[in-house]
Amino acid sequence: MSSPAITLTRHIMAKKTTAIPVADLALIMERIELAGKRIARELTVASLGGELGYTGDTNVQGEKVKKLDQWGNQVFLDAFEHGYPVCSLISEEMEEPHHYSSNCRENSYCVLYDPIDGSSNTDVNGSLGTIFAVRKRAAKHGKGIEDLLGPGSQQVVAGYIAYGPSTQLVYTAGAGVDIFTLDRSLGEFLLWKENVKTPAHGSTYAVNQGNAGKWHDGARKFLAHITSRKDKRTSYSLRYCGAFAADFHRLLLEGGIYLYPGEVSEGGKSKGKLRLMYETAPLSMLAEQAGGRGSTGKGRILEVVPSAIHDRLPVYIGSAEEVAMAEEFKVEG
Ligand code: AHM
Ligand code: MG
Repeated sequence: MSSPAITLTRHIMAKKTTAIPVADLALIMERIELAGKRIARELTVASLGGELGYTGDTNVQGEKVKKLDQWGNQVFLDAFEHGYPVCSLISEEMEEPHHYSSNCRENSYCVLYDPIDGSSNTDVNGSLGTIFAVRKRAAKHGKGIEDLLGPGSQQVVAGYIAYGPSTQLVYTAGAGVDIFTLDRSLGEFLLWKENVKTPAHGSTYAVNQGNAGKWHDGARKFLAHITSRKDKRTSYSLRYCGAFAADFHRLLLEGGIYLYPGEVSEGGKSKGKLRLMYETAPLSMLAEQAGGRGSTGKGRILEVVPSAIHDRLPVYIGSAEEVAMAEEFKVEG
């Protein structure tokens, strides 16, 4: 088996049109890469080290915290302690942003992340992920984070690491989507595919269909349509593993749609589960860079302005044709 052995850093340094200077990009990605390698290594033996199960705490989202969630968050905190030019971190596992004032300069950045995406899979050796995004801080930012509460179109980097039979790092810095596979014997992420494009349509959908009773009518009709089996375009197969990054990975490569519709409450208002700033906005940037789309069901996710760092919203993401079809069904009313 041969490999061209292009490392992530070497590939970054050869890039010409990135959203931030390549030197900054290389420094930030080197830290994310390190965090990913530590998490990948830990996941392979977590069951033997007593690292599965719950801590007994509940996080800011009201969800029970898994030991690996907490540990994964600490891995990022450690990685960026010496992580100039990153001066702030926003995490699914932290109620408030974390600041490293010694890293604050004229040009500094915030990394937003979900350290262990798909936490319900940790104890069953299922697929897991790490999702991340990078936003540039305003030149004269203070302790507040108002400058970070802009739409996802302000992200300068977005990506995820998928921990499956192999560990793959997928990212974009506004110049296409590239995929790297971790060669464990070398300890390096090596280039697998560059400038990946999502097919305009696919043949699979990913959703927790058990929630259908709580959705808007339009979402149920959309699902009934794509599984009505009248022809090829209405004969989709279900593929759902319960980890957003892992489900998205299939769509990125093969096309199709992932949806997590909002739950309609009594007043008719629909509430999503997935978080905007470190789950749906990063994957929407990747989807768009690959020619696909990320939508709330009513419009482009990258245009949604968060009101707070842990905001949640409905998501429809993947191939451009399926996402457009979902919108036509008025999936969110
Ligand atoms: P998590 O970050 O706490 O793991 O929650 C997000 C996850 C996504 O990865 C996944 O797509 C979804 O929640 C699964 O939800 P459900 O268990 O309702 O299907
Ligand atoms: Mg999580």
